[in-house]
Amino acid sequence: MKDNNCIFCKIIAGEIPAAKVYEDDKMLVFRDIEPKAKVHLLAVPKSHFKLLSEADGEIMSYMFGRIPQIAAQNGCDGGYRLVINQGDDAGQTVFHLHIHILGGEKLPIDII
Ligand code: DGP
Repeated sequence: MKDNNCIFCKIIAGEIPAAKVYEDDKMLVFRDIEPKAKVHLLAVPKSHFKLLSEADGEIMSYMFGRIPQIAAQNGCDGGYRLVINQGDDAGQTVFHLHIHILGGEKLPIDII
């Protein structure tokens, strides 16, 4: 379901542009607008979940199942880090669940 006030829902709907690297019927992966590493992608479910704690295991399993291939195809062949910020204490700023995919270089421990 779409949340009309959500920036990632607008990206999914094509209402605002993003550099998309992968899309299927359940998920979209696009480049982070403020990259914290040489490769910084965001994987989002097409359904709107504000938080990880609202998402079901099926969609998480689906996304994690596809991320290794997407990362490898986008310059993360040397390795990568996955980050989910859940809620205010973690610094979540966009309240549409997203998985950060960071790589393309040796990552410092405190990158995000
Ligand atoms: P978080 O702090 O985990 O909620 O990360 C949100 C990320 O979303 C942050 O790294 C910047 C990125 N971001 C915010 N707005 C946009 C946008 O309009 N387009 C793209 N591509 N990324 C965005």
